[in-house]
Amino acid sequence: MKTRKAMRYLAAGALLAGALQGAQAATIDVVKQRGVVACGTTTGFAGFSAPDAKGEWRGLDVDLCRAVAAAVFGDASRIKVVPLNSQQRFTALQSGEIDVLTRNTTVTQQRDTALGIIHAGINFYDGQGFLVPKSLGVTSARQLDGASICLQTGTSNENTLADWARANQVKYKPVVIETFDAVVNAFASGRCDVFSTDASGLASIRISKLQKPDDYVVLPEIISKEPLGPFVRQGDDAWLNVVRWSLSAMIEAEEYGITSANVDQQLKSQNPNVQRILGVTPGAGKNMGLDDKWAYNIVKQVGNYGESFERNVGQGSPLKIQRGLNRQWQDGGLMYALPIR
Ligand SMILES: N[C@@H](CCC(=O)N[C@@H](CS)C(=O)NCC(=O)O)C(=O)O
Repeated sequence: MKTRKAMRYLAAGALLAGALQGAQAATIDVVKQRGVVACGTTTGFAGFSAPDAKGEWRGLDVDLCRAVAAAVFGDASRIKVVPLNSQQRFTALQSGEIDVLTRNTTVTQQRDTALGIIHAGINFYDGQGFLVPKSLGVTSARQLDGASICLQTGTSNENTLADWARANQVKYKPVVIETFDAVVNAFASGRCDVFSTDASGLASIRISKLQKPDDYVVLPEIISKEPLGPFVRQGDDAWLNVVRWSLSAMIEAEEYGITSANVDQQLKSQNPNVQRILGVTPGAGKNMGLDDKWAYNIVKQVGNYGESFERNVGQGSPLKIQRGLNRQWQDGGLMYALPIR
């Protein structure tokens, strides 16, 4: 009798788990019904996610959010930006406040396994570095012994710095502050000697937040791997696919020379890969519950990965970050799109 009761509980538990998983897996349906994709971004980090003079959110990460909207709705403008500081971002994803975290977030084993979330690709290969005022007279990170170092709460940068300092026998005083503006102000006003975060972040802070960028220098040492990418909730495979393949479509479009300017001509391309990407040969979109023009819409409205990179963080932007590791694989970089076929 007892066994039967236990079996019934087990079966009910399994059903509930299935139902919960079903509910989670339906983000694509929730998004379609709501009519906008809710993306978690920074509170304003130029080049990656920040409002422009007109209040429009721009950046490499915002473009990824817009790409997902273009794939789902055929309209890149159907996004809702939810600004989050480093500490708030994972809770916002776990709770369902956002559908996807598109916010300079480093993929680590711990984040991918212990938080109920999972990454959906890499849109920027980065590494942690140091920004110092030239007046500090330091040319290498090894000279930072005794320095006070500003960091933002809830970043991977805190632990990475601690590991590096231990390994290199550098003693430092961490100055850890919760909001971005407050930590930047602390650095600008000399409350700490050094700012440490992803090199892209340092480039952004130097150009967009400091009054005299030329008074500061980024030290040559890069002390970690910081692969940045979008995250979704675990157990939400259909949605994971939409985000992962939207990013991949941007990268693969660049590989095949498909740009926002030539995408309409490319519809006539005889290359079977181009035909599949652009939905001339149908199937790829339908398999994801999307229109077969999903990738066409991404490239037409947002551009390919290279266009987005140059416009937001590269040569067409004040940041002027080199492509470096973020070049295409044929050019010696790490950007290697999974094939759309
Ligand atoms: N990639 C690192 C750091 C990401 C991060 O949150 N960086 C800070 C400092 S540049 C930031 O973007 N702050 C912007 C904000 O909180 O609005 C991580 O994933 O932990």
